[in-house]
Amino acid sequence: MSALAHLPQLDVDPFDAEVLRAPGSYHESLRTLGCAVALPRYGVVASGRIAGVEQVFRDWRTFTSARGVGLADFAAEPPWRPPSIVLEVDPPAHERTRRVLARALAPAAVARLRATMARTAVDYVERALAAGTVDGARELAQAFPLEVFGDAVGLDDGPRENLLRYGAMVFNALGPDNAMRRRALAAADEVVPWIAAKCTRPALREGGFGAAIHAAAADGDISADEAALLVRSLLSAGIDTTVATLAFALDAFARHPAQWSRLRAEPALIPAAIDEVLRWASPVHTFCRTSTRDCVIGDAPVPAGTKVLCVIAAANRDPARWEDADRFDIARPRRPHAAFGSGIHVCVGQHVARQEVTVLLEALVARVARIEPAGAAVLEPGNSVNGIAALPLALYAD
Ligand code: OVV
Repeated sequence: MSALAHLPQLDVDPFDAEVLRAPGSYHESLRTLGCAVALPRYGVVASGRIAGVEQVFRDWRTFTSARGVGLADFAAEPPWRPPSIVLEVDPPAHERTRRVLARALAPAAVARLRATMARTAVDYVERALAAGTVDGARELAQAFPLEVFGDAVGLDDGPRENLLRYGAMVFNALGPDNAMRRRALAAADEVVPWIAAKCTRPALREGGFGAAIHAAAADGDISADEAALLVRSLLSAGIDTTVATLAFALDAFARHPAQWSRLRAEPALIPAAIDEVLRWASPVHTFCRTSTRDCVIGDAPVPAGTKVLCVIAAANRDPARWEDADRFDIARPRRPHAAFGSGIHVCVGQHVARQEVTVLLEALVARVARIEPAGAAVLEPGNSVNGIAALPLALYAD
């Protein structure tokens, strides 16, 4: 008998591309069956309730990150790359590295880039308007972060598409050995050395986030190797997530024109709109922890050594916290969502991400009366992050 036989069982593959494209019934089953549900396909537990996800993220002693935050248990199989020294680690080691990133990415440091990012955003919107129709996925959601985040880190002016390929590797590696994971990792031999080269001090411009991290090494807070690995964390986590969020924001407003009119009438709603996009679309849909001891999630007993899937996308539509949770509504009461996680590992780069989305929405609000679908959006399911591969849009100025 399985160690999880006492739990409600759900026989779905949450990493199946079709389930990821249309996750509604999977998510509803998770939330309805209990705070912790066994997924017999993988011998793991999943939580799809906001209370369960928050409990797991907030209790790092019981739910470790050091055995990996994907489906693979680092205690049982070696990770595909040297583990992240900030994400895949618990206190006290986590605190030292987190502090360096938190300083480099502090709100004040991010705010200094705001004017530059905003000017770039206006350029992108003017170009899109001049063209009339755009692929919002490639020309806006991908191109804008590659430029402004790449510049913010301090990368050189060479091609940056490898950042997208690396992000796809990192996030798809968090799932099972399926087609998405294999396809993404097939690029490793080409992309990993490229990324490693960009993380070194001489490759990074003065004044960027990368240089700030290496300055912590010069001060003796961390080693030079650790600094390079923390820059790797920026390049791992900072692109695909923001790219997906921008694409989902454009898609959401294209499909909800009344919400776009509302935002234009009331631009003060932009921060709330960003949180609603994050809640409703949950670009990062699943992250894992591993139980370090026998415990309970809600009232469901979970044995030691169990992989726990925190199904953020299900939790973010939990009717226990949000009324009519499937509805995209930028003016709904603001309540905490789990799109950036919570607890000690809560997204350290979220001020950068929020600023990128803010300046692009501000530029659009200022000039674009209507955003309309100009063809079918192509969703790109992933093992941890969902994205949009193509998003044909027609933009109309006032
Ligand atoms: C996928 C991901 C998220 C957050 C941080 C990192 C990776 C990292 O490499 O540190």
